[in-house]
Amino acid sequence: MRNLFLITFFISLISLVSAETHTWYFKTGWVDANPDGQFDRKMIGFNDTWPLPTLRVKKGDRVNLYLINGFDDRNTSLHFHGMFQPGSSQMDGPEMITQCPIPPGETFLYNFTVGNQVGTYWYHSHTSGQYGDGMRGVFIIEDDDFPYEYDEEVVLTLGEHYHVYSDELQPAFLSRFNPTGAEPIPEALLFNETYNATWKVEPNKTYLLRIVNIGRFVSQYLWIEDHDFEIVEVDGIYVEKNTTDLLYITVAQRYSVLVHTKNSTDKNYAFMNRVDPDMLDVPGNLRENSTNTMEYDAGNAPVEENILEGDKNEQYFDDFYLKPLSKEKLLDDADYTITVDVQMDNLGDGVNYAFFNNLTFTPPRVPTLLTALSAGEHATNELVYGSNTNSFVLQKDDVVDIVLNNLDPGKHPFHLHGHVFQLIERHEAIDDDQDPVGYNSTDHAEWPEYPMIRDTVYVRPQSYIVMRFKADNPGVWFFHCHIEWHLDQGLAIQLIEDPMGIQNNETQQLTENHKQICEKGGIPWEGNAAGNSDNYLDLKSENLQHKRLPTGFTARGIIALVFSCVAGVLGLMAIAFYGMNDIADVEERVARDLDVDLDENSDEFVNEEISSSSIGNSSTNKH
Ligand SMILES: *[C@@H]1O[C@H](CO)[C@@H](O)[C@H](O)[C@H]1NC(C)=O
Ligand SMILES: *[C@@H]1O[C@H](CO)[C@@H](O)[C@H](O)[C@H]1NC(C)=O
Ligand SMILES: *[C@@H]1O[C@H](CO)[C@@H](O)[C@H](O)[C@H]1NC(C)=O
Ligand SMILES: *[C@@H]1O[C@H](CO)[C@@H](O)[C@H](O)[C@H]1NC(C)=O
Ligand SMILES: *[C@@H]1O[C@H](CO)[C@@H](O)[C@H](O)[C@H]1NC(C)=O
Ligand SMILES: *[C@@H]1O[C@H](CO)[C@@H](O)[C@H](O)[C@H]1NC(C)=O
Ligand SMILES: *[C@@H]1O[C@H](CO)[C@@H](O)[C@H](O)[C@H]1NC(C)=O
Ligand SMILES: *[C@@H]1O[C@H](CO)[C@@H](O)[C@H](O)[C@H]1NC(C)=O
Ligand SMILES: *[C@@H]1O[C@H](CO)[C@@H](O)[C@H](O)[C@H]1NC(C)=O
Ligand SMILES: *[C@@H]1O[C@H](CO)[C@@H](O)[C@H](O)[C@H]1NC(C)=O
Ligand SMILES: *[C@@H]1O[C@H](CO)[C@@H](O)[C@H](O)[C@H]1NC(C)=O
Ligand SMILES: *[C@@H]1O[C@H](CO)[C@@H](O)[C@H](O)[C@H]1NC(C)=O
Ligand SMILES: [Cu+2]
Repeated sequence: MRNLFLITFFISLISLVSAETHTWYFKTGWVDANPDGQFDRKMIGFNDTWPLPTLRVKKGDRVNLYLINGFDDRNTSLHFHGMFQPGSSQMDGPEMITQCPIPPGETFLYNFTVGNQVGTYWYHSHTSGQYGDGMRGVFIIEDDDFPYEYDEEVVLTLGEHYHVYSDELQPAFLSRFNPTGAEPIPEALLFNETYNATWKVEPNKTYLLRIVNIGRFVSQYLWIEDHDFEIVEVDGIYVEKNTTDLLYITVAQRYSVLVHTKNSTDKNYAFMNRVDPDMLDVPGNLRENSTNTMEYDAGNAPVEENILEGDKNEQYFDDFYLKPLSKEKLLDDADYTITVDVQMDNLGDGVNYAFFNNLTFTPPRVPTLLTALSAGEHATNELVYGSNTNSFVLQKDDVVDIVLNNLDPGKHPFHLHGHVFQLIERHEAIDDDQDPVGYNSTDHAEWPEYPMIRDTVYVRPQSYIVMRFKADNPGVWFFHCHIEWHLDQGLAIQLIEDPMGIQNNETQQLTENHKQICEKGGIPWEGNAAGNSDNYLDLKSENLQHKRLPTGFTARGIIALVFSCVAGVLGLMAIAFYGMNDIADVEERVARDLDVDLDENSDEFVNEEISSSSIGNSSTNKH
């Protein structure tokens, strides 16, 4: 007994000794770049360098990342995507959820211990628009006990690139002149933050490729001419090997694959990435396919674009069928089920928003975690987190199901912070000409014995997914669509998991540094969603979404109106996003044609005299 104790003691001592602290100081700022070879612009880098470095740690290590806000005109923040942050949800990153934004000139210390997890992750700003402008990088938790053999590890990022800055794109996107919520079309796909890249390989080797889609919008297909991928990890979860020649990767997802090289060097091969064209609403200048080189020998002939014929395009690997190597069983039936319907619609200001049930996420006045920490016994009352934040309080160790019915005709990749979850059901896509199909708890598919586990999954058009996890990680966790445009539109909910457990744990308390950041930005670090710390049940001055459209006037009506009007003014080509944006007086002209009051103080975009019956066909848009 005593020996056993000693052995355990020494083992924990060894693991303590071997745990490292990684200290990084990074200052944000704009860096000259030309990622797609077509256009000079600035990207957001660290310490005057872009792309950002790949950060490497091990399980149990401590991260001390000092993020210095080097901008003079904007806040910032940093999220480590996929980190469980056990006992440290105040280090998770999303502003107004778990922390105050970091004001210009200030420094925030991200100080946390890497939990019991390994694999491929990434980090990115969680302040609107910034990661699309470049503030993103790969984060790897190395594993001394990697379960598969390989010779060399290589990182590969996918993404897309805009020539126009987020500062311009975002207001034009969230505008009444973009009533269908058509996302801006990027100018290029990126492969490892560049284009036409060359990956030099040696013959007769096995490479471990760690692939991360660090983009803000489009899913991508990925394939190598005449080579296979053996999938071994998804989002930090090892899986039983499964072989495919075509991957489909949404933004924020990761795949680690083994690639076996050929036994001769007499040919080079095309390494292709391709946008999922279904995600693009309007025409643009994006080249669908991007060709890169898997180079065996620099002397070989250059590669040509590799095209997949016909059906092959549809035969990408469906991650639902992966099996975790851990053989973790389907969790017990849910103690608590959150059912949410996803929809896109216009509010009274004419802007197209995204909704969970009937709410578009409207940030609270006090970051939600700070409310949970300061609300005392009220912390278990969902009310204090605001009525426009879609807040759900979870009981410790409950098994929780999230049933997500996608009423929208687009695909969406959903991400849960602080957890991985089992994907227990995903319905096939439903065509536009049919009604959406929602989950029916008394009539559902048979669930897998060992469901696939990850932290980001897509839902198909007009159908649903069911996710299951155990609420064993006290903290405030954001759940949202990882398409940045859709997050900007409010496609988010927040889970307040075991609020008393957060309050009562000394590791979850705010640091002095944290409070200072709040004070500098003028945000209280106590109080309910309305900033009220005297009476947590009084939410009088909370932030609310815009008023709904008057009844009897449908959003599709507005869309049809604005579109027919804009088309009349500008010609059909004007429907393209930039076209509308570039015409200086379009606002006045649309307003005049519609006889709409554009008065600043008025929320009313629609003239109630125009009845919806006078409106022609509208176009439905995919999101
Ligand atoms: C980045 O810049 C900061 C502030 O200028 C400096 O303190 C730090 O050492 C630099 N970090 C690296 C990794 O160069
Ligand atoms: C505080 O959180 C840590 C990390 O989750 C956990 O190990 C510890 O048991 C918690 N302490 C209390 C008092 O709940
Ligand atoms: C990081 O957090 C740990 C645990 O709370 C604390 O002991 C340590 O002092 C912190 N590091 C710094 C540099 O503040
Ligand atoms: C791509 O790079 C190769 C050399 O690596 C070069 O020969 C070719 O012209 C480039 N293609 C484009 C479109 O830039
Ligand atoms: C991608 O870039 C990283 C960092 O520069 C490099 O180590 C890696 O080899 C590149 N990957 C490929 C597939 O070229
Ligand atoms: C690859 O391995 C095979 C079998 O061991 C060997 O015959 C061949 O020469 C190797 N190819 C190269 C290019 O080294
Ligand atoms: C090289 O690979 C080819 C195709 O996979 C195979 O047919 C051939 O036997 C291999 N040659 C050697 C020497 O291993
Ligand atoms: C892009 O690649 C896909 C798949 O190989 C192919 O079906 C499509 O025609 C290509 N598109 C263009 C514009 O070349
Ligand atoms: C591999 O994937 C296929 C579907 O593509 C699935 O039927 C099969 O069960 C999977 N096998 C393993 C071991 O993951
Ligand atoms: C959403 O619907 C609920 C129940 O129908 C209602 O109580 C609530 O006021 C609605 N919220 C908004 C913002 O419309
Ligand atoms: C759910 O399925 C049951 C059993 O098939 C059926 O009776 C019921 O009508 C369905 N409910 C809905 C809302 O479709
Ligand atoms: C930065 O955050 C503060 C609150 O801390 C907010 O008032 C301000 O509007 C933000 N600045 C920008 C440019 O968004
Ligand atoms: Cu989305």
